[in-house]
Amino acid sequence: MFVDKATIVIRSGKGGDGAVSFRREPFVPNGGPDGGNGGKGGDIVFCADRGLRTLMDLKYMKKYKAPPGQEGMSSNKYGKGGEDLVIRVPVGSVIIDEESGAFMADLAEDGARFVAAIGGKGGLGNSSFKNSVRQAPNFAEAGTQGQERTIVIELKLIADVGIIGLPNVGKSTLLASSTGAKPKIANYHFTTIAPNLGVVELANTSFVLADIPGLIEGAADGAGLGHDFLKHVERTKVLIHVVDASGSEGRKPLDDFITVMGEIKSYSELLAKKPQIAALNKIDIGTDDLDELIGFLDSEGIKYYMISAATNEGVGELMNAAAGMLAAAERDGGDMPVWGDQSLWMRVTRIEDEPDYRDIKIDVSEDGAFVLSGKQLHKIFDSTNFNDHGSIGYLNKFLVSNKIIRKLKDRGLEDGGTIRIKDFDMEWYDDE
Ligand SMILES: Nc1nc2c(ncn2[C@@H]2O[C@H](COP(=O)(O)OP(=O)(O)OP(=O)(O)O)[C@@H](O)[C@H]2O)c(=O)[nH]1
Ligand SMILES: [Mg+2]
Repeated sequence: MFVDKATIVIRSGKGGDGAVSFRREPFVPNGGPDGGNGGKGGDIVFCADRGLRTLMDLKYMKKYKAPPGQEGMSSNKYGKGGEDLVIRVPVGSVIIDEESGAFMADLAEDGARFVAAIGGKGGLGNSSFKNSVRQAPNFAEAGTQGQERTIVIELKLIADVGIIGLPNVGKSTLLASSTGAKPKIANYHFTTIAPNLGVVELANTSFVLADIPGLIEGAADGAGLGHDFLKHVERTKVLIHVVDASGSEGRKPLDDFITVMGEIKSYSELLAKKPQIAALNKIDIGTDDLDELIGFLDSEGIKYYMISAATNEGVGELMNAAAGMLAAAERDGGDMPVWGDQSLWMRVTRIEDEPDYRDIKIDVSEDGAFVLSGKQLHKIFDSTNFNDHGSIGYLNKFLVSNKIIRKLKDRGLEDGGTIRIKDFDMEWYDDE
């Protein structure tokens, strides 16, 4: 299996901080709070795009960062949300979280989308904290951080164009001369026993080319390497049919061509109808009488190219023609889903819903600090604005109401002791 693979780092945008602001109106000495909420940070979204075929672009650019949400403003104005960053990948890309190895999404259809990192939430402005008791809250919530992840994208290459033909006609040689693939090439029949794939890079497009093992008469009935490799041909959209034009094995080129067509047809009518180009190979060692074959191809409306896979003569023209035919085949490719169709969106697996979400773990570090951790705690901690008394008060209340402070005291917390959350140290002073 030929797999294209790229590793990138993504980071969604931070949520904008809520604003602390008070109305200032003439003749009104103490205007009420009017700090607006911060905007949501941008998401990182993967989108499958059938215009792409390889992960080439992702190999050049490794880091992707979505913009943050805007901060809230006075007069209760909301901060604008950060725009989502859309990373386009070929159809068939599989998205994997590198750290856990978890499979996140399989973007199997054109237009399928997947949110791989959600933007941070915007913080509430101080006007949201006003209540009957607290008329003038002088704090606001900070926006939460974006998510950072290392993502592996894997793409199982599916051949767009298949090379067919009898054994030993030069199929593997053609693959090798037009792509970076290095298939085994030898002067005997059935050198290739499993399809090889390579990427053909042209001036403004690329496609995946497969070298299909040689066909012999009876293949469709299971003779020789039979059905297995016919299955691979089935997926391709265009066929390049290689014929030994030099007659080096003493067969007539037209007979070869008809034999292969017959095999394909008896396997599947659909397959036989695929657009096809003939490649008359080995012209460097002379050409047999080709009039019959050329007459037949003309009457069937099959384009042909005279090539030498060994010297590369005519190979560029052949591949350009294959690319053109492929583009035409895709244009007529039937109904494709509309880009942005919501039913194709995949959801992020929500990690927050795990049962231990509320648990708070207490550890004591080597330097004697009490280290607190827990998902809900970290979330609250992330949205704490440490420049603001009211916001710190929230965190404090959370710890007290969860009896954490009581537990810490039981374990020896005294005034001046250190409580650590993430990398942040706080000194504890009892104000009761
Ligand atoms: N002179 C000449 N020899 C060629 C050319 N293309 C292929 N050959 C030779 O033909 C032989 C068979 O080539 P392969 O590319 O292995 O043929 P294949 O169709 O992949 O054969 P199987 O995998 O056995 O079905 C090798 O010895 C090649 O060097 C060509 O354009 N000119
Ligand atoms: Mg071969």
